[in-house]
Amino acid sequence: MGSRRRRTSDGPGGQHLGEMLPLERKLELYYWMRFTRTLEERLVALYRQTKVVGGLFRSLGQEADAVGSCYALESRDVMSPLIRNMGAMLVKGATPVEILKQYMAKGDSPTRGRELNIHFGDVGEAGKTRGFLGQISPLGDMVPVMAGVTMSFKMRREDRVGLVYVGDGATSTGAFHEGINFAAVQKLPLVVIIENNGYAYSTPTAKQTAAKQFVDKAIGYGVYGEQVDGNDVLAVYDCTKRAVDRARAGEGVSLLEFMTFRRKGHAEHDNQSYVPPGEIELWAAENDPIDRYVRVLLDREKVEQATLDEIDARIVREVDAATDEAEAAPLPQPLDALIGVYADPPVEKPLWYREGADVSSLGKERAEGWGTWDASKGGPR
Ligand SMILES: Cc1ncc(C[n+]2csc(CCOP(=O)(O)OP(=O)(O)O)c2C)c(N)n1
Ligand SMILES: [Mg+2]
Repeated sequence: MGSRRRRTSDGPGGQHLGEMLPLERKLELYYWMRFTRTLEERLVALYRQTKVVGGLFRSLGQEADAVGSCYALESRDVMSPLIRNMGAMLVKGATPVEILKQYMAKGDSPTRGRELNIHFGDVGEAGKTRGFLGQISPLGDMVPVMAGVTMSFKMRREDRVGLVYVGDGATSTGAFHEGINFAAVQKLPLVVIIENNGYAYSTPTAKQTAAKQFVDKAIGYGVYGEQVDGNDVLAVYDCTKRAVDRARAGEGVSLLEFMTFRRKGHAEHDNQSYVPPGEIELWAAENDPIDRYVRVLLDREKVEQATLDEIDARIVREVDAATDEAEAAPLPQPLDALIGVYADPPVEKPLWYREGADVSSLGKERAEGWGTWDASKGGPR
């Protein structure tokens, strides 16, 4: 039977796993949130200089969600991000150079300019890969994919956990339902995070579901559920770590709802005219996850302001260096688009109905000197 809790200040047994982190790790959480924001601000500058190809998606005001939750994973675990989870990818080992090159569609970016923004991954054997999936755009589809990934962990008896992020909008898809239901029935080691940021494009949450809150869906799926203040990074870590530990202990799926707010439009082009006046400003003034965490570090943890200033300066240096490297990188060669698409040399003869078209088009598709098959000679391979 599924259960659901609203987060209180303490976890079960009175231990708040976030507050129990040593100071060094608490500062690391600050580093990753600030890094996310600084790198995104750099991307905005590059976007306005027309150096970014395609859209730019911000996670302004949601940095605690991505960072605090991914920080609860081990390196061998696998995470499936969405466009607003750049912070989670950084925590999992994605580098700022990779991200900048990817956004600028550079020839030596992870997808060699064939995909944009943070649509790239590094997944495979534990210890040899960083463990984040290359995301795809269809909403909710990564839930069944991660059900499959975590099923493979279970069948191979690997001590690995999966974590998948979806937005409030993605919960309305069939894929979300099928994926989480299957994972629940199979008791897979999967954590499903719903980032409730109030909107899906211009659709407010009230038009997305008739349920009072998304975490209520945990009961229907028979899984553990928790709702948490998504702008409190220590609470996010606490709640996710508990779900990750449950998954690792064989207790199955958890559904977590992070309460937050999308302070930018769907992407940079969106002016958010559909948001009631004053709402964005209120969240910025009173509920910014980084400002809130700075107060915790200074007031409760007695961190010196100079320590935070040093971290901020280090981040700027790192983002500057990454920007220089990414800007200097070349754009892809047009024919690079074919690399990894066709076997080279072709392993099979073309299908009989493709043969004529195939041979005549090869000269155009493959430039002289590209690949090992000489199109100019033609004939059977
Ligand atoms: C199945 C599907 N329907 C529609 C879209 C177009 N689309 C892309 S992002 C988006 C809104 C996503 O909202 P949400 O899931 O709340 O995530 P958020 O952007 O708020 O992080 C939509 C409708 C899509 N990618 N896939
Ligand atoms: Mg949303």
